[in-house]
Amino acid sequence: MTEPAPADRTVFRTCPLCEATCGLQIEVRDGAVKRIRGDRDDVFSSGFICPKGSTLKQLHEDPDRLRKPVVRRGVDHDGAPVFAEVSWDEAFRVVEEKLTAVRERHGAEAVGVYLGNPNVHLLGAATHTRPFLKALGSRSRFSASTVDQMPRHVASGYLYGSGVSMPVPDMDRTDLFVLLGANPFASNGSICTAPGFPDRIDAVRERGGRVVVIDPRRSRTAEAADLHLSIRPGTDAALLAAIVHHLIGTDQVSMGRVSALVEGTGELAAAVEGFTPDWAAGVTGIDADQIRSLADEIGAAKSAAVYGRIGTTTVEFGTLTTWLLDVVAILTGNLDEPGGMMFPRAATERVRPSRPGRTYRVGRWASRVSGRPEVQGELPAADMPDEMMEPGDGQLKMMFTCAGNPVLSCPDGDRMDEAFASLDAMVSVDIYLNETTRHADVILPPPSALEKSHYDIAFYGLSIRNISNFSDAVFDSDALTEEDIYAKLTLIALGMGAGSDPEIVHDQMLRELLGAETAVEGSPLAAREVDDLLAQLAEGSGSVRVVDAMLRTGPYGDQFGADPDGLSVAKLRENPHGIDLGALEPRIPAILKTVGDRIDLFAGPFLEELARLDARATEWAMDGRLRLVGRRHLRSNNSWMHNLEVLVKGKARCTLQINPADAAELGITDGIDAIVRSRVGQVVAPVEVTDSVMPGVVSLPHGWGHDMAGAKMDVARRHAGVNSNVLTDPAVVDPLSGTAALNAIPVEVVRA
Ligand SMILES: Nc1nc2c(c(=O)[nH]1)N[C@H]1C(S)=C(S)[C@@H](COP(=O)(O)OP(=O)(O)OC[C@H]3O[C@@H](n4cnc5c(=O)[nH]c(N)nc54)[C@H](O)[C@@H]3O)O[C@H]1N2
Ligand SMILES: Nc1nc2c(c(=O)[nH]1)N[C@H]1C(S)=C(S)[C@@H](COP(=O)(O)OP(=O)(O)OC[C@H]3O[C@@H](n4cnc5c(=O)[nH]c(N)nc54)[C@H](O)[C@@H]3O)O[C@H]1N2
Ligand code: SF4
Ligand SMILES: [Mo]
Repeated sequence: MTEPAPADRTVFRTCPLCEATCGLQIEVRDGAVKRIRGDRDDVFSSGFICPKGSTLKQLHEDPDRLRKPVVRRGVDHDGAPVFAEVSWDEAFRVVEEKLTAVRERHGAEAVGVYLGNPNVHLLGAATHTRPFLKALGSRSRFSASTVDQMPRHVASGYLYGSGVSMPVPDMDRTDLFVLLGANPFASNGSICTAPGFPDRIDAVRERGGRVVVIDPRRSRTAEAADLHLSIRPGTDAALLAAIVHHLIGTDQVSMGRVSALVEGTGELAAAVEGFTPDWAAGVTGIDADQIRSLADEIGAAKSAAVYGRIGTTTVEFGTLTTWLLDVVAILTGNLDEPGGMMFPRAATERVRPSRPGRTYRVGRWASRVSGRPEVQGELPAADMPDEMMEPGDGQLKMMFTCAGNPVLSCPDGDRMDEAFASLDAMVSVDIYLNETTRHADVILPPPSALEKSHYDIAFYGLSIRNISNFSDAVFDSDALTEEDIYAKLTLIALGMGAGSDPEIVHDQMLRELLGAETAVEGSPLAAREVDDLLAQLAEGSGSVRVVDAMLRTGPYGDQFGADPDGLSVAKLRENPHGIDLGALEPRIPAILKTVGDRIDLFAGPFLEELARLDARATEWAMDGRLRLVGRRHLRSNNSWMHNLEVLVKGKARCTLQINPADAAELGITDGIDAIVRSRVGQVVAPVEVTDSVMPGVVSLPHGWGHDMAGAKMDVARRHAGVNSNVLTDPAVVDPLSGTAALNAIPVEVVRA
């Protein structure tokens, strides 16, 4: 046996694949990755890694991953699109030609954008999609937010005055951790950055705390909890309203420090009058005594973190549910307190004197066809097919999809697919030729994760400790990085020509950012010269310099020398395992951006939503239909990591789970194929009979359906599965946030 060859170098970097921000230790030999392990010295993840983390190697090496831009050159004899590799220059020239033609004929509003999930994980996109969107000047912006967390933004907007002030569970210090519609044992957590989430849940129990999981499925998280309550899909708002009812009715309201700022508690008592635990029992399927005892437990706990995720946001009452979660925290003195729900303070946060409080607004414009309101500058992803296919003024004729695969991830998959096929022009910024990008005229592929620098601008703002960690690229690449691609697209959209230098955009962004800082009276940078600050920035790509500027002017920054111990990219480069900035600290009232720094419980239309809930809930309880929910698997990542053999091998995972009682009634047995039908579509999937789903509920994971003509993902094609979103009804959205109801979809199931 030969000794394994030693590594040439070992580097440390943060995994960009999910929200957990795990530290990786990467051994490199002969210009290739030899091995990837968890970084035991990482200040946050302490060595934790999931099976996806090490696949950055396989992703980097995947022969199907695009290395060069491709341009569509017609279709083959089977009707599948044919693409040819071209130079970056030529690719951008084609983009310019297409964009110019569509804008000249149909105007700027005929061009739309979908920003997919990885944009929040990719540094170049996090910094540089903004100037691109601005340059496009179209209100037809869509993103993964409206198939995900938009209710969280809207609830925060109304309560705290800013859609991005989102409280996270302070789980390392809590006495009671209640999780609704979240399965961090598979997802590793969301809107709650906590590497090693499963270990942290175990730790709550080890130190004598309690963990409760509310989910229609007995998920792995539910198995690890002290208590699992099965709930009928889509009904968490009813459960939470009853908890609020019980807390108020039994005098268990104790708001603590924030009480002087809260308005609307009198109205609240009246509003939840009818939402008794007995009523909620009929809606949710959870016993009334059980609801009362859960409410008592939350009321009595020294600290409690009541946290909701996908199962609470991607439902018809997503915003109401999210608001009720915060109401529970407020009433029990758990908002902004250790062990409760707290607001992180990211190192890239802007600390300029904040603007005066404002009333949170949505609906500044609306979807052309559905009339649904704009929220956080976006329209509902569920509206994309109509916007592309319904003729008339403002019809979308061209789309940019940026790190997104809406054909698989957004509602009404079949029509979504048709809609993208119907466009006059389409450009994708993506690393694969997949179900969505096969419709593009041009695909612009940034390099692999290991070939770009990384900093989690988004997730350190949602993290259970304040952390800062920067990673340089592991390998060099000839490909344009995300920031250069978006800078080029910005210049094209501004009419400055496909040949323009992306540095123009980077320079402009940095000047704006630093200019704003130097303009603040009393700031340590007041009266400094922008050119002087620019010259001091860290070396690196456009995004690295933007991050350096943000860090240095941020709440822990070195203020360009004024605070020599403060943060900068240089300092983080000296600390490759990250810097721990400490546990979360109370931030109210400073964080409030509302008028008069108040927390008005009824700043949004929540009274109306409660009334709507009352009306709808009875319908649900009565109709007796099966409800479809999703689920995630540790070895998947939405729609795009199924081309890595190491992750997809083994038992097929895209199965329809059904409870034995329902299976018996429908004459369905384990392993056969079943037809699942909703109002908008149908799929055929293999059945898995299991009591891990409650009676009345079936479950299908999303992100599968990789058998479409023209996609070039050979491994994924062999493990195709079916697209669960063919079943998702675009007509059902949470009206306050435009978020699609991906869960609780009424379906019929029959033998195939
Ligand atoms: N039924 C159902 N549907 C769901 C969900 C559900 O729970 N149930 N979940 C929803 C949620 S929470 C989300 S966030 C969405 C996600 O859905 P999308 O926003 O569509 O994102 P992904 O499916 O993750 O697809 C990511 C895309 O980015 C590309 N990509 C990967 N890495 C890179 C990179 O480095 N650069 C670039 N430019 N591209 C890259 C991939 O090839 C892929 O095309 O799906 C939603 N859809
Ligand atoms: N391995 C892996 N990790 C991921 C992803 C992935 O695809 N794979 N995706 C990433 C993304 S983009 C996100 S947003 C996060 C999501 O992170 P999580 O929210 O933790 O996602 P899920 O694992 O889908 O857990 C949602 C749970 O809600 C339950 N549920 C469904 N409907 C209801 C309901 O009406 N009420 C209640 N109480 N529960 C319900 C489902 O059974 C499921 O167990 O995960 C991220 N991490
Ligand atoms: S949990 Fe998330 S961040 Fe950690 S290794 Fe897995 S995919 Fe990467
Ligand atoms: Mo997501």
